[in-house]
Amino acid sequence: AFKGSALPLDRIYRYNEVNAYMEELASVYPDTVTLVNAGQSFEGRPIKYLKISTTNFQQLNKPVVYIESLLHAREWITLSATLYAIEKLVIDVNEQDLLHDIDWIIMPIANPDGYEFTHTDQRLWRKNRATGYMPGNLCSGVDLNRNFDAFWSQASSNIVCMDTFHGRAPFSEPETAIIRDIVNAHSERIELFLDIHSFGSMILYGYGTGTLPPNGLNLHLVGVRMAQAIDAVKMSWNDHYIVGNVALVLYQASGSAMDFAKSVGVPLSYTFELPGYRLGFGTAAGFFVDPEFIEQAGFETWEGIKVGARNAVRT
Ligand code: ING
Ligand code: ZN
Repeated sequence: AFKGSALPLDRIYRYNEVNAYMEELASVYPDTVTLVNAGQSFEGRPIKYLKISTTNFQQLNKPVVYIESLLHAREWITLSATLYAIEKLVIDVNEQDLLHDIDWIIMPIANPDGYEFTHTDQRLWRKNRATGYMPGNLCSGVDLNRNFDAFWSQASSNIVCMDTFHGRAPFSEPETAIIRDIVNAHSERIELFLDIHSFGSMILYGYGTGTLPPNGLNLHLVGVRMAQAIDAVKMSWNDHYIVGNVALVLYQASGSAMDFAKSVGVPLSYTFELPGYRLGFGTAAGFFVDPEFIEQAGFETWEGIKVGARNAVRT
């Protein structure tokens, strides 16, 4: 079991293992780490997140950085990046400034039902596991990153069988409603919102419609700084990070967590697309994790997160 020393990042941990790890972290570091049960997924799994703070979230002028991963079930490498960040913050004495100056909310598994399904049934499942959308449940699951109340349904699918199905209404899914409630509860203080996905080596900002937010120039500037920090330590053969508006560099997409956070006033809201750690694009290969690069993914993404956090001061 975890005993206050590093969690080995040599494999991908399951939902129960991540919960046990977070529980142990909270008990070993009770002064800085609080484990919160935010509610239940569609299938009834508790969705948990860590509050990491040296002042118990009581110092109201401290910025909050929010990080989540595995909103999409198959994007396994994103979990490693988040667990690495948690370890660095809580355990590494070299990151004390970030621990003391900022309060952190970190949700490693935003879509636990889908995530477990990728381990037990279908490795490339993306959505949650909501049923009741079709007679006989011929198709099921909502794309949680199309289900938020931000341009909802404008650029997403109305068809249950599609991977980008947006659900019956904004926040129809318990998983997105949970994230909404956390963000709303801290919207005045969240300066940086990071939704970690894979793959493609990109740092994306809104809006998913292609319109730029009023602080678009600053979003781009901080995005480039984060990308440069990651590129400085990336695997030499990997692509460098592309930074830009999601609709311009990738595709139009409505109802994302990133756009929702932006719409409630978070100044810096990004989606990271971690690399596939494979040569070549365009296939599902990038979702399959080579254990050799798990630690590297954590290490290099943390360089970007640090730069983002240090730039997270509301102006
Ligand atoms: N990519 C994101 C997706 O949800 C994205 C891209 C980011 C869309 C931000 C909308 C907003 O499709 C992956 N890999 O999931
Ligand atoms: Zn994704």
